Amino acid sequence: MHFKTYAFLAIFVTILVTVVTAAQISVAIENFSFKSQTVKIRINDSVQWTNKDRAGHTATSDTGVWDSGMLATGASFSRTFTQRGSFPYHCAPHPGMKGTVIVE
Ligand SMILES: [Cu+2]
Repeated sequence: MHFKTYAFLAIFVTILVTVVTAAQISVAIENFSFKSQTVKIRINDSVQWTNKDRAGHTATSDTGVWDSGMLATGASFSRTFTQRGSFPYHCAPHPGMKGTVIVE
């Protein structure tokens, strides 16, 4: 096969593998805490927070990387993590609620 064909195939397979293996991790907001409090994910995975409390909550990055805004009961917020690192977050109205997303 021609080199260009190989290059195209390599890119295609890389994209396919990324799409197929990217996972979505669910974090419940329940009883004024994030469950699980710490999640370990891979690059390109997403985390979806769902508020299961009657009170409103947020998932707000400690360092300003993201902010879900206020989530009412049953509301969800999803974010895809494209960089490695440890991302601590909290709930804006309840600063005692803390969590961490670790991207490996
Ligand atoms: Cu809260």
